Amino acid sequence: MSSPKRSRHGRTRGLPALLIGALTLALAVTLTGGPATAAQQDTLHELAAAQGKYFGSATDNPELPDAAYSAILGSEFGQITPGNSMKWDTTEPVQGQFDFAKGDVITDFAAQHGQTVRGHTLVWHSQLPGWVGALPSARVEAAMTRHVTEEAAHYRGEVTAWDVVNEPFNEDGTFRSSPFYTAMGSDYIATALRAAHAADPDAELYLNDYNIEGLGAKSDAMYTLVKELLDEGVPLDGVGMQAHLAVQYGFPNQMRANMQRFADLGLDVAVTELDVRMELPADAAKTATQSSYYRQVVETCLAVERCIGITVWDYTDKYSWVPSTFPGQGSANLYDENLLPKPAHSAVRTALGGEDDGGDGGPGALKAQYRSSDSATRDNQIKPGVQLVNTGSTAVSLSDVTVRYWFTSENGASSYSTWCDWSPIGCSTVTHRVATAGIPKAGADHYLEVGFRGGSLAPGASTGEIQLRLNKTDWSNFDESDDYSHGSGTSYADALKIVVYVGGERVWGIEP
Ligand code: G2I
Repeated sequence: MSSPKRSRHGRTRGLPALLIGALTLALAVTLTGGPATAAQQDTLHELAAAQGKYFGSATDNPELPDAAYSAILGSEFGQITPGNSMKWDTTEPVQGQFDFAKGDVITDFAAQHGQTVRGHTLVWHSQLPGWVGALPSARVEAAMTRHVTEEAAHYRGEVTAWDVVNEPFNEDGTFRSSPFYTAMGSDYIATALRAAHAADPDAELYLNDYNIEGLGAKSDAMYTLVKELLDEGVPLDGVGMQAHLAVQYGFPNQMRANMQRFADLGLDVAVTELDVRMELPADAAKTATQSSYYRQVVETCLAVERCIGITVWDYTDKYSWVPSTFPGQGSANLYDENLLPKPAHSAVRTALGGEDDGGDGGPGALKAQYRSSDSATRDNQIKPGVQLVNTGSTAVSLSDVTVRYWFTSENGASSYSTWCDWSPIGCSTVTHRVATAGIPKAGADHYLEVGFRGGSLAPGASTGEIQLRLNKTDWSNFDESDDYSHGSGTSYADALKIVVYVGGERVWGIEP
């Protein structure tokens, strides 16, 4: 039953996105001649899609108002999983009272960004409202069936795959105790799968667990279970391997052989919650091990045809579940707390066949700070104040550095005058021009690009403020309020919407 459905995951933004990517590159090179190359590489999902897989991330409702975060979530990933908002305590907190508002925010985000959604999760012993555990055993099956039916039906057509049952096993391969197991024995799993299939016959149905990535007692138990379910004709499409790995525990034992044995049963396999935590502080050795684990997971999925994709359990350390669950551990994700890619990100990129993105800190570590020198957002000039700070341990040659401030032109002339009004490093060393965005984005059809004729920024040093100004040559007004890089702060603060490149590689900030 799985094969015909595989195209639902295979039908990604892959090929068109690749073509668009190539077009973007061509336009950027011809129109701006700027350092666009590294900045416009294929996304992780595009790279995965070119290999017939998806690359996704977990997310959570409180994170979405973080614009810099959701910009990456919406562009870099082709699939999302709600970290909490489709769980039972959220969707049926009181028996019979269903609330899908938070989950709907996730499916809406996915629809707006051309992403698929893995539904997580229908039946789980955790994050279960108290009323379920308080039910007499004789009433648990009906409550479970109703919950599965209502939720799967609600998300029919919006969720491509469901973690129908999550974490059914103990580490030794015995069934985990839960109100469901107590009431129905292991039959609850088949019952839940049948109910989910009846409610949404097109969704791919998964059993999902952790510590089943390698060969071992727990994955043996999962293997035995799914084989029995398939023999009994129970609707089941795949096995989700969460892959919450840790540097200090080693890489899973024979992950490829383990994945392959599930695939050989005719099931899809997905890596559903990948992260690689470590004991803090991070150091070079742990970071290298982490990169290697991420790389090996990607290589394993690529090597197993029925491995249909990889989901990271959120992409940034900023929103990781790890530090609160494992005190003293962290740094588990692909991007750091400032949303900048880490070495593991480069490892994933290159494993997916992409070019290294310099996420190892490569060319130099700079950050941009910004203030608005201009309280008038609807007049005929834009006045950004920008300064660069070297956050690394080696000097950065400023002639390799460019900075972009994105804005919208509104109506009027398409030519601009740009000015450096003052800077302690001397305006004569600062270059500036306006360029047209290769592909216009919301709040960003043009950008002011700043460069330097020379000079060097020592570790810890700042350029000091660079007072910039631009106008259209017909002096028509702007509306800065919706400009991507515009902020209202009047003192200098770190600004992720001012993007900094060294030698054409993005080292700071989030592009529109
Ligand atoms: O624990 C990591 C994952 C293991 N596999 C199943 C996943 O569903 C699980 O996700 C995590 C979420 O990422 C956390 O965000 O599940 C945790 C709960 O088991 C989630 O943590 C909970 C906190 O414990 C609550 O205090 C908090 O109210 O998140 C809730 C919502 O923010």
